Amino acid sequence: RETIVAASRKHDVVPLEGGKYYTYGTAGFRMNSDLLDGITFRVGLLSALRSRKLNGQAIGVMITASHNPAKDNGVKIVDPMGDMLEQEWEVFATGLVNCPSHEVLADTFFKIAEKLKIDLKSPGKIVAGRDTRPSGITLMQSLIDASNATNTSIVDFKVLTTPQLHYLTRCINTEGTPSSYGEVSEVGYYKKLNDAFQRCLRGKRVTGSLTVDCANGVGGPKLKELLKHVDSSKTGLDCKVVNDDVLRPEVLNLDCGADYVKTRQRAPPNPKPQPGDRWCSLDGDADRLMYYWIDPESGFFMFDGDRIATLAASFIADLFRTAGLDEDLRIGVVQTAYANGASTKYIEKHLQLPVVCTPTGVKHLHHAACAFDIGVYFEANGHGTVLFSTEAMQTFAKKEPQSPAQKDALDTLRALGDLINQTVGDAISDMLMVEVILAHKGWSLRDWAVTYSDLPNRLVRVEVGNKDLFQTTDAERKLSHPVGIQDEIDQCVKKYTNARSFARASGTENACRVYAEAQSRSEADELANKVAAIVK
Ligand code: 16G
Ligand code: ZN
Repeated sequence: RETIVAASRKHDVVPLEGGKYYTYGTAGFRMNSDLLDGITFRVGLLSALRSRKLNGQAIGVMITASHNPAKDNGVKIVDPMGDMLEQEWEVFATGLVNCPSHEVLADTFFKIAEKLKIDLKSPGKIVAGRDTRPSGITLMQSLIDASNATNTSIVDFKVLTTPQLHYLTRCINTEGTPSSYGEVSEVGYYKKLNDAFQRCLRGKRVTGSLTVDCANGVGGPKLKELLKHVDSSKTGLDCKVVNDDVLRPEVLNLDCGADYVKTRQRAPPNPKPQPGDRWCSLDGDADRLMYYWIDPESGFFMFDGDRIATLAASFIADLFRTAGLDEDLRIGVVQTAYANGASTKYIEKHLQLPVVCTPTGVKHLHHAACAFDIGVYFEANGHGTVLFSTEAMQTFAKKEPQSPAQKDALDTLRALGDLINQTVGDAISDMLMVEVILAHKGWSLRDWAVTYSDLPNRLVRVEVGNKDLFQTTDAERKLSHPVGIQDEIDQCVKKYTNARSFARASGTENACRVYAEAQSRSEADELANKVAAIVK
């Protein structure tokens, strides 16, 4: 207890004004980095407990604020298999972080251990990484101090993308077992991706060049590392890396990156894509991906998470048919209410695959995707992945092919399962997946663009007094509270063609978000404004 109190004294938590408290949200704790020292220390304490609760398995801690401005940072816990912290533990995180003193903190630490029957003398382990933000260096020290104070071993992997930390966490915990996920090193990650990429291509070649905007974040140096392992003479992959300045912190996510492209619905101004070019953008910690191109006739066209999901689902469904697996295994797609209605219709009607809608936040989508043998999940913002169940992977390996075409399909499916990050959405891995699929289909971006037409849509941010009054049901598609508001929204939506609209409280800001889509641009805009007025 004395050790924890003494260590904690070096890492104060700044109390919030007006009785407010810090909460562990969808992105962990994320805020101005000046406030994070004590919070990160306490997240370290919780990770020490969680590791011991799970028999000494390593717990991951990632220090990042993703697409937020450079002055922010954040800290997030990763469970042993590389997925997000189990929801029941979020309250312990919130509890520890809001303890009013170092003494109460130590007491709470021991109380949690007692309540959960955690043997504090058993070994515990943390694996940690951080993005390129300068504040990450001192925050890593807060984490190390917490692990020392609790006799927990810590492996500091230094600068990593978020998905790399998820990968390494799973690798450490499966090392030497039959379900080993890969070599426990950054190089192991590159080797696994490159090997799977080549196997997926099966002699096909990527055509044309791809420019990757790295948001001036950690994705830049890491992508360049990966490219050293890729034999472009064999694969045809011709990547140009831009916005990869990680030496000037202030340019991180500034006028570039996946979040900029998605929310502004335009390409980064610098460098400027030329008509016909194939581009994609990563976000600040390389877990989101946006593709786009400048159509020589109609201009900027974006392939967001919905487009990537439909591309992946259609490719995998084709492989299933060729491999004769469509009767045995179930493919499903998971989306949120933000998915464009046209993409949902395309998946259900054209691809004939089931779609599940969940609340916003990766943990919800990931969980729902696990219910399928192959679960494709993407948020419209570009975060997503494709989960292959153990049973599916075993089936690909075991099934006796009846023809060379079947063998080919089964081998491609296995390789895809290795290429696509199974722990979390990974922009670099997703990008290679997109390149593989385009190469197999022999598609240009125009071919991909014409698969369906998005319904015009509008997203509005509405300042409200207290966002917590807004509670939703039906995967955030309806408001249950304040009572009566949903009826008003329904009446409004009825007046428009092919329209849909919903309002929800943001999980990351003190505001509500209103989404609307309709047959025409003007209808979508008008509907969004009317619903925003109802919410206000
Ligand atoms: C978080 C979520 C992201 C979601 C976003 C919505 C994770 C790792 N991140 O960043 O998936 O799209 O929140 O933000 O789950 P909002 O609640 O403010 O609309
Ligand atoms: Zn991110």
